[in-house]
Amino acid sequence: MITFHSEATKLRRAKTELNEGLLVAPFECPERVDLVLERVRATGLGAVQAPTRYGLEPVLAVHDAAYVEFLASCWEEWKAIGMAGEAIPNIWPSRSMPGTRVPEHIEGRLGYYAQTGETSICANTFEAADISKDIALSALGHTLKTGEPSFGLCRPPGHHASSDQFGGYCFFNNAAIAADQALKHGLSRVAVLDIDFHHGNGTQEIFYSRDDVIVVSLHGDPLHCFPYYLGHADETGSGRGEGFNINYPMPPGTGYARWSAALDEGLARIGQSGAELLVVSLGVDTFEHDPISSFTLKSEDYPDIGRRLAELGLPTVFLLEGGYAVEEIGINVVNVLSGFETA
Ligand code: OKP
Ligand code: ZN
Repeated sequence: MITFHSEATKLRRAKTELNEGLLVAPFECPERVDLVLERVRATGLGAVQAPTRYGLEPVLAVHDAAYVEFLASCWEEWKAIGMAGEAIPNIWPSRSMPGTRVPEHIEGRLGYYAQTGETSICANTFEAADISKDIALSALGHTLKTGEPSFGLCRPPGHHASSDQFGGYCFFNNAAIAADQALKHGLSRVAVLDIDFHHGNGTQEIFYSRDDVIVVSLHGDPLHCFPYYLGHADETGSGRGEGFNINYPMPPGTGYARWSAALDEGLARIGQSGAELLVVSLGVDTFEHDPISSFTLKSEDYPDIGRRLAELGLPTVFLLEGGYAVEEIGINVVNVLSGFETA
């Protein structure tokens, strides 16, 4: 399987993440990319290729233009007024104070465009997000052209990014951008399967009222797990999108037996949907030793995931999302990909 990769994803090197009341070194770090790439090479998975540049048009097809402008200028604006550290939001529009206008001060704009407070914006955040989506689109382009599967070694991840908000380490929604472009290339229905531990709230929001993208997500129950406010089983889509959003929330401690039963159900729904392409939001933070998640999948389970996905028989694009047990991230990611290939 071909891998799309760029060293430029590592241009984002945030120093801080707000975690447990402290500013710590971010879990979503550049080393993740090195470890996955190392394993791709060590296992001989296939060629590694640099992405093509696609510009911002595919981004603007799913994200709000003012949001994209905010991401492009946030760090410069933040520095220009002499802020001491990285850009971390500390106030948001909320139930008692819904935002009706976009503030002008960068502190107010930062909160307006933020879902969460753990994700700092620093130098080259925009540039890394931009190349990450190019990696996703290059993987899509390869699969559309050849019918062969492809792997986009995306970083930063994308599935929490909604049409006009960043959060959960995500800025541009790589999977949503790829799925949307696949439709613009003539497909009539695409499936996004999100197997990251965390609910893909951004992907859900972007496609919630659409029937041309079916979104299936397996994740930690939002009653107990990040992102907390979206991802319940009764969120099934709206309007013509009714029935095209399918959530499988599962409790902390869920292991492979229960998880893979949900996967089979989700795959059956995708099979029945008439989708012509599968985009996989591939997070491996379902791993038993992941530092910020609470499922108990083992490294040996990941090839079986790949095998089950291959049984769908669809052209498939894998895009990296989360996975933070950095020692094992490469093994677990490539286990899924090689399981898919040997099926
Ligand atoms: C991004 B992706 C750690 C809390 C972390 C943010 C999680 C973002 C996950 N104490 N909260 O879905 O892997
Ligand atoms: Zn995750």
